[in-house]
Amino acid sequence: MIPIVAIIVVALVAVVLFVVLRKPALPAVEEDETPQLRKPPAKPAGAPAERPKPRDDKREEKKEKDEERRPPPPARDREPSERKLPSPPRKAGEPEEIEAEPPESVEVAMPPTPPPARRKKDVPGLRKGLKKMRDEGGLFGRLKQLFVGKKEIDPKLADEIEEILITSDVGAKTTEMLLADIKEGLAKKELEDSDKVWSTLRRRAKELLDLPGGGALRDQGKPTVVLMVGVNGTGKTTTIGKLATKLSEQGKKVLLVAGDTFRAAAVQQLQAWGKRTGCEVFAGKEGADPASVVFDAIAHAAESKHDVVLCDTAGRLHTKSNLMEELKKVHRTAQKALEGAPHETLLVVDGTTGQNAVAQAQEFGEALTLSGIVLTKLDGTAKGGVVLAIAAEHKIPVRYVGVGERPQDLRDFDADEFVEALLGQNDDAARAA
Ligand SMILES: Nc1nc2c(ncn2[C@@H]2O[C@H](COP(=O)(O)OP(=O)(O)OP(=O)(O)O)[C@@H](O)[C@H]2O)c(=O)[nH]1
Ligand SMILES: [Mg+2]
Repeated sequence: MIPIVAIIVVALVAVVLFVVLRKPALPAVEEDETPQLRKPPAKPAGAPAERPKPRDDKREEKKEKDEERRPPPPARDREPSERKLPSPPRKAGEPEEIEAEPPESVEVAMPPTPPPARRKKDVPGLRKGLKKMRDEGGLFGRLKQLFVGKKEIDPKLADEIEEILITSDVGAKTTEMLLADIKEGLAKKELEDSDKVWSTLRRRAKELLDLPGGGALRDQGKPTVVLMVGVNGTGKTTTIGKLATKLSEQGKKVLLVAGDTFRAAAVQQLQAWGKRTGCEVFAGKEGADPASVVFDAIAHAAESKHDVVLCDTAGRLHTKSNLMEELKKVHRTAQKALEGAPHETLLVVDGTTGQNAVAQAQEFGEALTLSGIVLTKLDGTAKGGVVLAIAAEHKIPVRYVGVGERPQDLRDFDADEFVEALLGQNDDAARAA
């Protein structure tokens, strides 16, 4: 009996031992670990889902990180205006700019700024303003009579042209410049017909008038400050009014500054233009220092984001102080108010005053740096040769011409258009040009 019980006990112990010893090798443990090895590492809560990247993407990612660590290109390379231009040749050692460029799609969204639209010429319109010069007794009318009905060229032709030019305020020096080619051509018998003489005269006139920096005002920062100077009665205040009309029509915010503080009427005249054009007028107290008025006006314009500041000045002072000294002070003060100001100093001269206007260009040009001339009242003169004289002798570009008192009677100066209007044969030819 006892051996049977012992055998059973031993057998049970053997079974228990077998079960206990086999437990660590159970596949359940392996099954539990193996899938975990294939799973991605646990993400923090809320992290965005990420697609596993192919090997090339990972290389790209590393490249991007390297680029992020790279120092930014120098400031000048980051100027938006320069970014639109074709890249200059890269110097040795400079970072490759293409990596700092915005993606292609951004470039497409920022097309380069188109060049400013060219003004349409209006020769017949200007011709109306220059009517007195084109009439029989005017500069053009008299020149034309030299050629009408004459097939052969008169040997005295050059002398006759010379006389007309000199008596039309062109001046001796400028007349000489205009006629040198004609005299030479006639002497060499190269100008065998009147058409050739006429076209030589027009070509030379265009060459003398076509100076760099001529024509309408250009945007030179915000605000662009313009100082209008000239002797009394030439048309400074009226020109400011006309210019304000023109600039407002172009959508510019214009401030008119009453820098002529010596006459109450001068301020009122500017205020009337302010009303007419819808432009704000900045005026100091009567008798205030014009320089301080201009200083405050520029500060106000900068603050209130005006595009253009047109400063009127006196043409004659009631006090004993010197006009030129006063204007120099206004000029210096404008510079103190805003770097680069005044961006333009325009001398306004009356076209009917002939050689006096040339003398004014000389005098003002010695005192101030003039950036251009406005020639007014060309509608009221049969001569008008002073346009040529100022451009040729003083090399000051003409910016505008005044051909009447109405707001629209200020024309941007264009040498081609002007010569065509003054010396062109007829309106049909002008329209076809
Ligand atoms: N016909 C004509 N008259 C003009 C032209 N420009 C100005 N005037 C007139 O010339 C006169 C004098 O013009 P203003 O603008 O007052 O001259 P100003 O230079 O400001 O004169 P001061 O303030 O006294 O220095 C006015 O009667 C204007 O209407 C023009 O182009 N043609
Ligand atoms: Mg005035």
